[in-house]
Amino acid sequence: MGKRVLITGIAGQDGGHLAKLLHEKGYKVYGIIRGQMEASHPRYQAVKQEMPYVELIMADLLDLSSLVRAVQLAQPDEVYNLAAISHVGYSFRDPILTADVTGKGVVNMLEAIRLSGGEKTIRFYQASTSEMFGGLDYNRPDKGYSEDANFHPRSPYGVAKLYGHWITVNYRESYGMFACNGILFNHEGERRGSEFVTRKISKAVARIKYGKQDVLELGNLDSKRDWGYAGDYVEGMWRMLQQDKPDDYVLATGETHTIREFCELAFKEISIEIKWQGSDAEEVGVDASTGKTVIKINPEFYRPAEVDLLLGDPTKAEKVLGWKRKVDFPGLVKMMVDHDLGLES
Ligand code: NAP
Ligand code: F7E
Repeated sequence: MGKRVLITGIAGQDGGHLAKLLHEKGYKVYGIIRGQMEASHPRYQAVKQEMPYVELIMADLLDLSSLVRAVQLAQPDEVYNLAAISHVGYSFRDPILTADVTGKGVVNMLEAIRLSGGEKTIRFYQASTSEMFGGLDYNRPDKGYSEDANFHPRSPYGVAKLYGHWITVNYRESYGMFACNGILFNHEGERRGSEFVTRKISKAVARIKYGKQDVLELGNLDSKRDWGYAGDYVEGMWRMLQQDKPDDYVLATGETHTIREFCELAFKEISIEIKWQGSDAEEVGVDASTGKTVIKINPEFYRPAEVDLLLGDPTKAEKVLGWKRKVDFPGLVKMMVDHDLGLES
């Protein structure tokens, strides 16, 4: 008999990659999706169409009873808790809902496992994040953030994730649960939501190429991120749950790049060289050959507190899990732009 898995956040970026990976490994895949009345639910239909092998269960991280039902129905060997309010900018606008879903939702899922009698048999993965480190100068190890670096979250999202992280450690220590935190740095790709900066850029580049959009509006161009490919990262999640002992791991590339660099590479894919002019909110990116402005700043996209620099140190995951990212930064940018050129053409 193959293993059974329950994935929360199945309709999100990572949910899709992980479901495919585990299906290919022979798992029976159950996925949690929000809403009611399956037949008329557009997201339900979209997931069903793309991944007909996934058994979808309607449940909500805010509703413990629905999670208990989901665990009882799926009878999983492994649970991956990927569901969250995951947009950092949005979390400033709705901090209480973010605390409830992204923070308290984790303990709901852990309790659902315990109440279903699965605390000794079900392996649990929590989607922790590099946003917990915060990127401030005083707390920036030279080689990048590793598992034992200090936390200093800079957003309601980061604070909520810190609760999720520690409650996962606490259930491991209190009840002997096989519970792991994957502290993942940014990972992107063709499934990324268009509210995140990489996909916003790749989509805009494709739309500009085909004359559907004139200008791309962005916020802070100077923050730096350690960007990898989501398809590589779900392999690392799975490896964490296949070890003899539960533990926490950083997944990252060990490289960091600015939003500015992402823009330059993305526009290069459509043969536009970006020249930057002006400064701060007046800065623009112009097409070097035509002088036309293709990028401008909209302060609406600035955040009340920013994480200026994220760089991860994946040494532990590389040594213990034998995990390593495959797609590099130029490869990621090209993959995303090519995908959106295909969609917009
Ligand atoms: P995502 O695309 O935003 O997906 C999150 C999913 O959570 C969505 O499908 C959403 O459902 C679901 N969800 C939200 N509220 C829910 C609720 N109350 N009950 C049930 N489901 C709910 O995120 P992702 O990029 O795949 O990331 C997966 C996880 O890893 C998230 O927890 C994220 O915070 C974390 N993480 C991501 C990154 C990254 O770079 N991608 C890095 C570190 C950690 P709807 O579709 O209905 O909205
Ligand atoms: O922002 C800057 C923005 O929203 C990246 C989530 O998956 O990764 C993600 O969080 C940077 C920030 O991702 C725009 O200010 C500039 O500095 O793509 P993002 P994020 O905040 O790093 C972490 C690891 C997670 O855990 C999260 O769930 O880009 N930026 N201009 C912009 N960002 C957005 N979204 N939109 C802009 O127009």
